[in-house]
Amino acid sequence: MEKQWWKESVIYQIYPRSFKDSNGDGIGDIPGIISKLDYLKELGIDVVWLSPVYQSPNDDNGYDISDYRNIMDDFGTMEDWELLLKEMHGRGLKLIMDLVVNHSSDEHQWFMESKKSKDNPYRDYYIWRPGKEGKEPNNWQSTFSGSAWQYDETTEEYYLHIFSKKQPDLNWENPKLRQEVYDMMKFWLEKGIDGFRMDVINFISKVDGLPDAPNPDEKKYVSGSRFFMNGPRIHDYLQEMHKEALAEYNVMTVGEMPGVNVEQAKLYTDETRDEVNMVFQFEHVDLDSGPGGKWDLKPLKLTDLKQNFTKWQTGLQEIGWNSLYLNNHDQPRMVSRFGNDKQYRVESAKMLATFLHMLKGTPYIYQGEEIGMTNVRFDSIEDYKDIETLNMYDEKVNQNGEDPKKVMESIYVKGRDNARTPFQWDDSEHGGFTTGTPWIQVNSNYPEINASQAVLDEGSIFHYYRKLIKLRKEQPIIVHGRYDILLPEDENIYVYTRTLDAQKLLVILNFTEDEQSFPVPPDLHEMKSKVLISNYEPAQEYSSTIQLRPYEAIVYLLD
Ligand code: TEU
Ligand code: CA
Repeated sequence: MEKQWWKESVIYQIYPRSFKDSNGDGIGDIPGIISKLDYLKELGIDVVWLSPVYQSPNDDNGYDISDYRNIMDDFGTMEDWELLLKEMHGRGLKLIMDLVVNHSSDEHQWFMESKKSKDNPYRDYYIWRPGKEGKEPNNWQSTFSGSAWQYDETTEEYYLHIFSKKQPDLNWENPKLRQEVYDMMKFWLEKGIDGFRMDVINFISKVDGLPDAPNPDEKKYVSGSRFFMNGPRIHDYLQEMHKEALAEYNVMTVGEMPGVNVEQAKLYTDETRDEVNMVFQFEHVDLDSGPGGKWDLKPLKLTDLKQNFTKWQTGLQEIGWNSLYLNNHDQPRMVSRFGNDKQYRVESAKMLATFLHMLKGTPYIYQGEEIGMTNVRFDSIEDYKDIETLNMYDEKVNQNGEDPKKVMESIYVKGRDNARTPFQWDDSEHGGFTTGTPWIQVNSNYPEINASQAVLDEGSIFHYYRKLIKLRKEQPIIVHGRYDILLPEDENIYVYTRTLDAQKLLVILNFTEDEQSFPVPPDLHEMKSKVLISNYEPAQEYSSTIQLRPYEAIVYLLD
């Protein structure tokens, strides 16, 4: 079989708006990214996933695309983008682009035509329905609050938008629309890109008739997700997309799929089915969500996390492949969420990195993770920019009269802007991100937490990531070894092995700020051992009982 480079790779996600500003307008841009490629090369990653850089009115920071074949003015020009690709390939880095085709912007040419009249040739590029008894066609709620339907006066019908009203859903039932998407994909593939990350791609097939969702509590709007997540024709569409657009190219694909379970993921990533190479699943980032609606909080139990990862690791052991992530541009910062961003920031960030990079699958690093960037607490809702955060605040506080303090608390823990504050390059004003005024404030901890400090400090999180990434290149067991969990019931430590032929990796992780101990099973203790990596120096000797310091992580290679 052809070598699957995406299994051996480490992928780095860039959120361009917040990465590096080159011209002082306060917005990160493509020349800014080019100026930091040597930094990425030093880190050692193989692939960059670039969040959307296409023309967009930025209702949802580029996830609302008005022209799929041009670059957003804020970010630069097509020439800048071509240079980015060339500079990346010149350094041996691959580039995967975001593909956002569940919806477009309402300012896309297709939508402008579509809304003109019921018989416009573009009408069926989107999902239009007449109202029902003077109300919306069904009771579905938008992910970003309110109804998922918007009334349009010109033709007196509603269009569907699962996200904001400036993100109308594309109608995948229409073969002409599908062909347009495949042509657009080939436009980028012909330029030489190395793959796509596909935004909410398991939402594209909706159940016929778009029925009302069950609504026992008689709420105004409820989630309609059961009628569009992993919908009836999703596998047909993905297979068709592969055949029509992807098959000729040596590229990788990762489908972002909220609500996907292991059995479905197996179908999506089974190599013989030609759909996608891996999916982003959401189960492990829902374990700390309470029952009370958006960003309701619940403490995370380590046993839940272990059980969940073990289910995915074993579920996709033989068929399919896992993506591995703990944060991205929609999720809080990993060290604030799963670690301890105060007293043990460095130790816990390294521990979590060890955890993820030693699992089976392709690891994703979100910009700033490699220097241990943390969540942010802005005093006022006015300082927040994310549409999901702002709409949620408006709905809960202004419409439902909830306590603003409580809502702010949930934003501090779960809000998407935690991940979107500018990258902290150095300790100069605005963290060296811009010479102007940043579009969103920089986290005030930039004097201590920044890349130039991290690069100089051999003991930094940054250098620990370099080592983890390098190990992946040296040890096939990290890519291919079988996963097995030890001590599944333990609430404090996470221990697992990876096995390839006669070799084993023993990964021991203390998820607490207390000391813990791990009694090594006799059959493992008998084996010859070598420390591969550890976040404390000097590393623990291999012994029959291993004493673990706060957030200690240690990986032994046994044979
Ligand atoms: O995210 C899809 C998604 O599921 C999000 O709604 C996410 O779960 C939520 O925001 C968490 O609070 C993708 C993109 O990654 C996101 O940035 C976009 O806003 C969204 O699709 C619409 O394109
Ligand atoms: Ca700029």
